[in-house]
Amino acid sequence: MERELALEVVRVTEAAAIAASQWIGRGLKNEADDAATTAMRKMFDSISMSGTVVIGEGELDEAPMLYIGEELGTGQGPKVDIAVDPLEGTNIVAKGHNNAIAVLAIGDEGTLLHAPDMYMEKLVVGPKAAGKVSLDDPIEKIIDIVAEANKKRIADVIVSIQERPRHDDIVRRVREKGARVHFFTDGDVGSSIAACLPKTGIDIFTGIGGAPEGVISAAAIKCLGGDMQARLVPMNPEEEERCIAMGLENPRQLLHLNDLVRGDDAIFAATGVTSGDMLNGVLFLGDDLVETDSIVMRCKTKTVRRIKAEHRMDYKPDFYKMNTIDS
Ligand code: VTB
Repeated sequence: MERELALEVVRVTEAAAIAASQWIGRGLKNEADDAATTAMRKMFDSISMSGTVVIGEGELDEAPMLYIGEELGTGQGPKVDIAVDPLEGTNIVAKGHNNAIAVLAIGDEGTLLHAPDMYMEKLVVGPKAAGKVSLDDPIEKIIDIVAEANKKRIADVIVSIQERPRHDDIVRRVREKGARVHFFTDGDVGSSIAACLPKTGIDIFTGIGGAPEGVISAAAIKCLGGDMQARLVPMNPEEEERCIAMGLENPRQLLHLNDLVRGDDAIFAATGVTSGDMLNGVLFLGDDLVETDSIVMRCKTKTVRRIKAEHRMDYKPDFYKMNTIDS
């Protein structure tokens, strides 16, 4: 994959973030998602690549744009798998909360797990604890190992968990062990990556979230030298079948980072919509000026770029702007 792609794709997440940001706090999650999806889809057209969506907005009959199997790019250039979440955290944007991002991952053809839209159990730790823990270990043991690796007292270990009743038991165990819980409401891509970034204070990410989101985060976690293990959680025979159809003999097999994103030719890009652990949100500065905060990483070289951009909205095409509500 050409390295130029890494910089090209930031335009795509920037466009999606700017489009979505105009829906922050309006209580309309579908409109926010549509705006991000349209902007992301349009920006992809200008990129020299021959991409296929492997994780997208749904199957062909469910999504008009960025559906699984859709071909993107000019058709010239590298053949790549594309995983997108134009607006990771639609509820967050509707409510004006923190942690929403526009995000994508790109890998050489055949390298990203084609995870169906179902639940996945996940464990993420940062570079110092990479290779030392397993999703099959009890959480108490994981906390001990990570505390030692990160040179922290157990009392200072922070475990990030999505606030859902399905996590009540693990939350209780983390607290009984003496460690701390950091709850987030939505958006486990950003929250899981935070466990691999210095200075977020988060040592461990765990819990059950979306499988497509898991694959997208895995690309970033790989670039950052962190570790991730996962297990699909099929809830009915139909979901079991989908796992098997995707090539997993045992739908509940333990998936390592390399099963989620094979090899090291992957790129991850995200732009903040609302502020979170990893990125600031889109800022409207007045005078038609908008600032975005993005991160882009390449697995091959482990380069992590942070890109702040100032955009003049009067120079942007219509798909960046919200036309339906009068300003
Ligand atoms: C998960 C998580 C996402 O939605 O899919 C979650 O991976 C859905 O969880 O990041 P519930 O079914 O409990 O609502 C997100 O938080 C946002 O899309």
